[in-house]
Amino acid sequence: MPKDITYKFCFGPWNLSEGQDPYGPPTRPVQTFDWKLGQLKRLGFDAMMFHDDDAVPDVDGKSDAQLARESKELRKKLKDAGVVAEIVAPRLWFDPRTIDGGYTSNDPKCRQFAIRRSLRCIDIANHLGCNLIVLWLAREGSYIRESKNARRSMDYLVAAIDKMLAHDKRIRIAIEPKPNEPMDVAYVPTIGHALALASLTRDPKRVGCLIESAHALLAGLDPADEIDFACSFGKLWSLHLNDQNGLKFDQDKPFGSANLRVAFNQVLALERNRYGARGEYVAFDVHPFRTTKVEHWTAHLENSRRTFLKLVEKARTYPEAQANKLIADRNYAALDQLVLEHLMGR
Ligand code: XLS
Ligand code: MG
Repeated sequence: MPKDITYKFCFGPWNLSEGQDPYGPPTRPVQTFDWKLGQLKRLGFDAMMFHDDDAVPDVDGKSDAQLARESKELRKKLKDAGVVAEIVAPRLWFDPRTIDGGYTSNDPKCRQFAIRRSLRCIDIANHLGCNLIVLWLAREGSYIRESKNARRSMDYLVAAIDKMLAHDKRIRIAIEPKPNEPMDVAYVPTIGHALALASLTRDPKRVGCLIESAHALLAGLDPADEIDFACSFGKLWSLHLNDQNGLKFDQDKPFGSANLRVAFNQVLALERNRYGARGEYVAFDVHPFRTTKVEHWTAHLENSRRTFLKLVEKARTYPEAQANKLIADRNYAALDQLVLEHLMGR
């Protein structure tokens, strides 16, 4: 195992959420962006992730000049805090015009809105000095299978990505797949789908992916295999580590919380692919439990990083020679136990 990567960490303002769920209101008071940035700095994280409207609230109500001014102010604020913007993502799932999807809406005016909004997201990223755009295709799918044409939807997705690539020759796009929620079925559920879609665009070199552990688990996949698959193509440009207990709602649990061994295998995969060597960040897309008290508000982030770093140690001390002998002998029962005992320690 290489032992030289020093990982850099980040999270987004939404990862300090207030506890609301579909069944109840917030359980913690709303906090300002500055408070969230202060927490990120206090915890010693290196970067922040943004949605376009995390960076410039009410993007759609603002002129291009306002958008430029506000994002440059934010850039200065980040610089003063010694923090960089890792990604910017268009939030295409809140606006009434994205009720039926963004790029794949059945209404052409709504599709145009989604594209226009994405180009403005790229402008914000530029003002922030960031060249990585994340597309979580939240509502690109259907609730009722017959309500949308999946074949045509692929063309719409490619056309939208092509417009973004043409808008700015320096940006790169990382597609973040998820198989369901909020949709019944999503059009881009896995990394294989994301990379296949990338290959249809005008500049596939600039279209890669972002893996979220919970999204892979919801697709019934092992996130470590998704990491190895994406890295085989040189396409893993960002990462949302978290955890998920089975096929339920998107839980965004702390990394390793539900299945330590699955978490360990993700870290092993990151290490063998030298994730981070080209400047990539490890983001924790985790949420505080609804029950979390104000004074414990950042624990899920601190714990995720702590678990990650402990698993890096476990990956770097993994008895590989011993494991290889067992593999050569096809003694997978002993290999299984070796992994468990390594994780449990002495
Ligand atoms: C949802 C996603 C979303 C993206 C950014 O699970 O994590 O927040 O990361 O749009
Ligand atoms: Mg995510």
